[in-house]
Amino acid sequence: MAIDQKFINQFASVTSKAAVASYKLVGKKDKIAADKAAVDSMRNELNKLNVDGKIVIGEGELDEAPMLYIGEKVGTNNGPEIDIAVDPLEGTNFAANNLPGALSVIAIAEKNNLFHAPETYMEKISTKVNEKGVVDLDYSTKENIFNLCEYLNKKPQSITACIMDRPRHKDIIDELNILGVKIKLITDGDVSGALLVTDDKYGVDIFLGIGGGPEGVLASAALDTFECSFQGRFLFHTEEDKRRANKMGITNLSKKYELDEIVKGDSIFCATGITSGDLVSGIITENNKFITETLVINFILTPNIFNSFIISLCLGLSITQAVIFSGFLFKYSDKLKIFSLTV
Ligand code: VTB
Repeated sequence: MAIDQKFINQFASVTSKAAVASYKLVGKKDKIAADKAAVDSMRNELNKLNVDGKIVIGEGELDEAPMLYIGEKVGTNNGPEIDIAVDPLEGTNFAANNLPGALSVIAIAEKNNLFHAPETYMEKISTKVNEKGVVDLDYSTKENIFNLCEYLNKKPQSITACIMDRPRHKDIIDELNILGVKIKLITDGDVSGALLVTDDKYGVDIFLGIGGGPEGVLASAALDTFECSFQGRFLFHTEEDKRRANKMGITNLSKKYELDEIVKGDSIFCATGITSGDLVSGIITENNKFITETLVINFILTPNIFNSFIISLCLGLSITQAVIFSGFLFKYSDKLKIFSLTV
């Protein structure tokens, strides 16, 4: 089964409305209020949709989040079963302080196709290179940069690495400096950070470091569409973290996840800009209306992969060639759209 394309507009509208709700609190120095406005709106709008939805990445677990908590059911219950990952306000500091980069984000996939992640940190790495073994969470920073340089035929001085400005990244940043790599330091917002490898126009070759696990899953839902790589490894520091992970069915706590283990099948990713950032423009007001811009990334599995395989064989291709050919179609996706909505 595939996700009906009509949901693209509906989910873009959900993030647009959440973005507008939060926009009204931009620059008011109150990140909790800005977040709450986005959460309230998003929950309200999700509950109007004809889906049988389950929040798998949300505002926390039931005991800490009254709304959009992990496991919460949303929608009218009259429609397809889907998994939903939300970050109603990604970049609460950005919104509170009227800084660039605040987004309202959602990702959906069919039931059991999106990773159910606890609220912990995640070690992440994403690059514009989709070749196994070039970069890896298990390699040192130096190895990753050297491999990437060799693959891209560039010198470290021509490579740009994006990383969050955090004391925990001191060693990585020091190493990048020694190697002469250009660094794009971001203060928050590592969903967008990870996505900057998707297009040369952003000028980022590699994103790395430790950020939120939920943000890692959201970024994966978008990265899945591109010829990029992503790996993530959850970090469970406390006994409570470990207990929660076990409760969610994660037994191997140090497992390194590849993209296809985090998101499977069709997916829709929507990110509406609240304040302008690298990925999308922020909200504009005109005659008491709000004009929003939403980046929509839609991964569609071609429904007839089996047919393509058979046709390839009939055309005289070898089994290996047929697998490669149908695999190519399988990866086909309707990548990127920018939606403009008036709310
Ligand atoms: C990130 C980032 C968020 O939190 O995941 C980060 O995407 C992780 O937590 O925008 P720390 O701030 O503790 O490093 C944010 O920066 C804020 O929610």
